[in-house]
Amino acid sequence: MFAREHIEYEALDLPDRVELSDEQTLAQALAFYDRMKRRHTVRDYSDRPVARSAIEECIRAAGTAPSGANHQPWHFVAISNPEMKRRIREEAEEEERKFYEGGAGDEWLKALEPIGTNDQKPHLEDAPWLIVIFAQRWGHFDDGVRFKNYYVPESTGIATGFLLTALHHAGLVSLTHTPNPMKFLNKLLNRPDHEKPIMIVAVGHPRDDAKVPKVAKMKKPLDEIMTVAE
Ligand code: IYR
Repeated sequence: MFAREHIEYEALDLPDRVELSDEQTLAQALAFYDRMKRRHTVRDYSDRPVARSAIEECIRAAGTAPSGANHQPWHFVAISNPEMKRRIREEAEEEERKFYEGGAGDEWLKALEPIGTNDQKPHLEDAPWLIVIFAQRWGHFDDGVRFKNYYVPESTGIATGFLLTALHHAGLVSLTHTPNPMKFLNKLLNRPDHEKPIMIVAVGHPRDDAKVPKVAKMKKPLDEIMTVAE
């Protein structure tokens, strides 16, 4: 997409301008908060499938995220293939075993107690889709010459946030999973070495008996997360 001779500044009139009254703005902000507070990280997936087209549109939405120099330093691999999901689960559980057997350290394991996680990751097979997000340390011009990407963790973090929001908006549930190290994903998914896997997102519909940890509902109040300089 990036041709080397084509990178110069050109201004466009702001497209898609939104004109809301102050009351409408507040109402929209409230409505969005009301929607977002109903997003839950879910580990228990039903066998109800999710159409590939829905996953594609959510990833397309993630791809609209802002990024350093608009380089869009991300790649999403969407996996529904049962054998591939099985292999990812197998390798992730191997890393997690080491983590939960002490690799994490006592303080980290204590912090995870209320979340109720362990080294068993059945959701990596039960969820109809896994989306693996890769961060690209550099990109390539159309002629193959490579260029450096900037603010890669920030950019991919924002895009992942967009993805989680898009999935929720589409009525799907998700789970962010970060086995450590994750380099095995490059090999399994055939991604180049300069790409760093940053997260596996399991996606699907919740099982009838799906549970969430009670502590996950405890969100810090606004006065704790916000300071105003007015
Ligand atoms: N990756 C491990 C451990 C884990 C770490 C954090 I921080 C969490 O919020 C949840 C889990 C796992 O997925 O079990």
